[in-house]
Amino acid sequence: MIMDYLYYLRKDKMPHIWCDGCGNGIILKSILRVIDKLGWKKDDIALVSGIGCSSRTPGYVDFNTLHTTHGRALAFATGLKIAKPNLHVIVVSGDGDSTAIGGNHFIHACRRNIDISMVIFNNYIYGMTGGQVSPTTPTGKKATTAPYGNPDAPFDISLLAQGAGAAFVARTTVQQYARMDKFIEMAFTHKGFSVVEVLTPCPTSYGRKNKEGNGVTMLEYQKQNAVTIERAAKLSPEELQGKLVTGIFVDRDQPTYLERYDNVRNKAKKAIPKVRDGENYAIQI
Ligand SMILES: Cc1ncc(C[n+]2csc(CCOP(=O)(O)OP(=O)(O)O)c2C)c(N)n1
Ligand code: SF4
Repeated sequence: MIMDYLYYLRKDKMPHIWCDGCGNGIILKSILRVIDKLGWKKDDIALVSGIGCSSRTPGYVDFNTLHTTHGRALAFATGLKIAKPNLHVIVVSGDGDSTAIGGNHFIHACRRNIDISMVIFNNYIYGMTGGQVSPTTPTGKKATTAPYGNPDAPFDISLLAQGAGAAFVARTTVQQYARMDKFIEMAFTHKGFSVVEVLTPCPTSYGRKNKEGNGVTMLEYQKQNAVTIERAAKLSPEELQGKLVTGIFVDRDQPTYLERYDNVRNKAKKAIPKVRDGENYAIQI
């Protein structure tokens, strides 16, 4: 049966703001396909974002949604998950939102292993504000704030998440949509903090500046240059230049923040001395 995307969309919020050839809509459709396949009820889902083109996503869907401040989606999402542990909390974020202003929140969410899934739309640039460098802009690429080429080395988001302790980390391109669905489904059903980094074209703010063509040309580039982790391991550093390494970087089972927090609460409850009639004198926890 063909799924009904419109069932999940807020039709009154259309038309969306995304440019022709932008990959953001491809990711949104993947998220919806996975939710549909999992059979999750709309009311059981919370989609949280910061600010950016990618962060407009929650505005378009009929779930519980939070469009928060730039870089702070994970802080809001963490509070939400603690208050409502039964919600499926999903964060969507741009590379700037998640690794520049929100970089600290990102590292610590990985470290805490809170049970939230995050989909990072990595277009290597600040799309919404017109193309400033982001922490993932490759060295030498042009941006409005680097007209002669970016001098910085980029973050590798997936390796950063892996090193910081996330339970599940995978990377794909929008061009590999079946893999994208698979990784997003694995992330959404994984216990703990899960991250899917999706490489996505921004023809307007990145492609134009770097003469990479329109959305179709940028997708073609992804098709030609995506390599799996396994294949990448056999390539020399020279052969890896410009390649987009995709695959599952981490898939591990480890205690989540809420599990560890419950342990501490139980210990604290036992440790508090009892006063009159078995009542705790301390504040209820
Ligand atoms: C505190 C704060 N600083 C800066 C901004 C301006 N701002 C809005 S979106 C954005 C960057 C968006 O880039 P990214 O997160 O990569 O998302 P994209 O638009 O590329 O999807 C910035 C700097 C803001 N809204 N709030
Ligand atoms: S500026 Fe880039 S990221 Fe933003 S909607 Fe346009 S193509 Fe997409």
